[in-house]
Amino acid sequence: TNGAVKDSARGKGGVAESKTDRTRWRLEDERGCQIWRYLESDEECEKWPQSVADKYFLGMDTSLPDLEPAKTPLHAAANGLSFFSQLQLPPGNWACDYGGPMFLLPGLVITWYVTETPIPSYYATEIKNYLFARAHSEDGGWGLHIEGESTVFGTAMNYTVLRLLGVDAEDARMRKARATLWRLGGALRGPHWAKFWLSVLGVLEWDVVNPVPPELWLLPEWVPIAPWRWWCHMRQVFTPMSYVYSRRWSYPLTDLTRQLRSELLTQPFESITFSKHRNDIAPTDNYHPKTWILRFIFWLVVTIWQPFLRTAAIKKKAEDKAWWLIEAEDENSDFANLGPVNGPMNTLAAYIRCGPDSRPFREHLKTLPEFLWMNNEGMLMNGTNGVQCWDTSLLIKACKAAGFCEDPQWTPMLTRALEFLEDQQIEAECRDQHTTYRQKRKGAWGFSTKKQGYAVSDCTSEGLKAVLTLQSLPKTYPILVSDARLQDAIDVILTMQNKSGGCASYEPTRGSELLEHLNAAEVFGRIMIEYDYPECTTSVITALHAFQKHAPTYRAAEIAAFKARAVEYIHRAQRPDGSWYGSWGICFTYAGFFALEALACAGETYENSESVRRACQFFLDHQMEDGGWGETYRSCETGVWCQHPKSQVVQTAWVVIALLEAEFPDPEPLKKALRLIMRRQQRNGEWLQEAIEGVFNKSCMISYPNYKFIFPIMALGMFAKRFGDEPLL
Ligand code: LAN
Repeated sequence: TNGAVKDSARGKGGVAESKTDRTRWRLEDERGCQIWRYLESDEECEKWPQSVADKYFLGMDTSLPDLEPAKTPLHAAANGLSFFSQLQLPPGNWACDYGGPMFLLPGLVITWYVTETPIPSYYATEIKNYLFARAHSEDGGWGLHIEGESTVFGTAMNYTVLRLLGVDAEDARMRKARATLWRLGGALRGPHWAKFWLSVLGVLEWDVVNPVPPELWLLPEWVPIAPWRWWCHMRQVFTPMSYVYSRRWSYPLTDLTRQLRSELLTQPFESITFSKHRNDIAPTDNYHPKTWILRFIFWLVVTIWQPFLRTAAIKKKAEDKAWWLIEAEDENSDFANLGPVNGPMNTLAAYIRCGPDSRPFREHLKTLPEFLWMNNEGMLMNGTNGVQCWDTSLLIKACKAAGFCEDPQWTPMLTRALEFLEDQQIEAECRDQHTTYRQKRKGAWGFSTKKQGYAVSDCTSEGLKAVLTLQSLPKTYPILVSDARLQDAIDVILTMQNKSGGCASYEPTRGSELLEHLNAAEVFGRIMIEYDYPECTTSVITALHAFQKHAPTYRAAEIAAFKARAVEYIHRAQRPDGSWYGSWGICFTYAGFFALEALACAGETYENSESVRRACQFFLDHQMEDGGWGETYRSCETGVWCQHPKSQVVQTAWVVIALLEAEFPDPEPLKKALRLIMRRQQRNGEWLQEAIEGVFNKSCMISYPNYKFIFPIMALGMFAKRFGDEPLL
């Protein structure tokens, strides 16, 4: 039945290979579309040698030279950039291991399995290596993200992946993982998304899945819960999920899936009444318990709507609408799709709807590998198809702060970065923009690539600022992005403000916060709608500010009004203790460094603003003995500062930047912090990976490994500009 998978996942003798040859991996980057290639012939390897970046990502020796040890902050920043510049990819962007979430690979591997897609053995081998490397040593399980404690979601799903890739159930590591899964109650106690994927696989029955009715797409637009109002990630996951759910499509039982039934469940499959377990969930997985109202709606849908009221005609109409939206999403992103959850789901929907030889399904298969990443441990799935525009823009920002844009040493690197951003600005609106409920995007930058094609408020803002920074030095950099295109970016940004004055991520908020009562995913918080974010709002404020200087007359009144209201929002979002809660980085150190930049932009500093003083005090109160700052990801989950036992280079840099933006008068705490950053720098200029940096939806962490370069460079550079480049060590 699944011979293709099994055979290709195993080595020649039928024994699972333990490792691929690290020297054969290459990261291909074509205009930002990144795919890890495994070169099987020696000739190919000779023709396409491994780059320093390849080696670094793979955890191999880069042989980069030791640099002259830095005594001053600027020298340390330059050493850092000297290392980081080696990681720039040919089109001009930076990339990284954008892992962290542990629930992404299962969607992909299950999709491959049920569509009988051959999995190249080098993928299979390295996915297994990664998952085993990431299993918790104490209990053998996996959590929602790499730092999180074992959950049913993480353990049941990653266990399943390993089995699908050919690992034996009696492997000692599998037995250990299974024991943990059983202790947590088995797959029946998994969250909604686990039950969905396991039903697709044919291991559970569809009755165990809380309803995902595509009929919601037939609701009139004025209805307060209509899906077009949801956060784009939720509606783009909901759409293919509802399509597959409505079709109740399952892979026919195989020997392997029959075995999985007994491995993942704590009681005999035949004895289970699946409909009784729809709301079963282990406490470890229940970050956001379902509300009684949601459970009541589910009950209505299952006991009244589906059996008695939902006619075949309604079902068909709803499925057609969902499919139409899936097709539009595919075309608008050239099959890249919004993210790593809807990517595999749209693939599966295309397979079900159009068949294995159809163009949509084939195109998906070609694009999915853009989500995969190789690191020293093996192969993982990134949170997006990359960090291209975002990290590249931020690096330019760091160079500006350190005064490196004028330094001829860095102009070739920065010119290529500018060329990349020019190439990646989104050129055209979506097909059926309004009927597919898409935000205006012409002129925007996304987080990853133009192909993915989703405008993000802060990515557009950072992209715009980065371009303005370099193009304002016309003797040094070419003018690649015309004024008309800069104005397009502003036109997008000006659509992003909420009534509150704040900005959200991809779109202004379209629905009420009450919609969170319908959050069915259990494992995440704040997913249903867009919210105001101090981080995004700050990027927008500073971009508008920079643009005002560049073109004082374009939409001047609107820009001024927008900015003023956005700054008011930043004030309102500050907590009494002086902090801001961060939604995309961990946590108070992240949001605080943004917010103080926004206030600085509005002319508010330590000297003239009570709010800035309060923020500075908050940071000073949390400075550690060694001069650094450190908070754990629990800050994001709980909403209160959770002290990390070890100070973190990235968070320390964020606070230094924050205090410098605030024009905090006393250099002493900053010097102490910078000494720590400098002492942690390696002889070749690099900084080593510490704790995870990013977060989404309050509960899931995500890695931003380039932050350990970008933000120390920015902090060191800003300090030197303000207080002079005196030796600190
Ligand atoms: C991202 C990554 C970047 C991030 C910033 C630009 C940093 C932020 O300021 C705005 C929001 C944004 C674009 C963002 C949104 C949510 C993403 C796409 C992610 C955190 C990366 C992965 C995550 C996505 C939702 C993961 C899939 C999980 C689901 C629950 C669908």
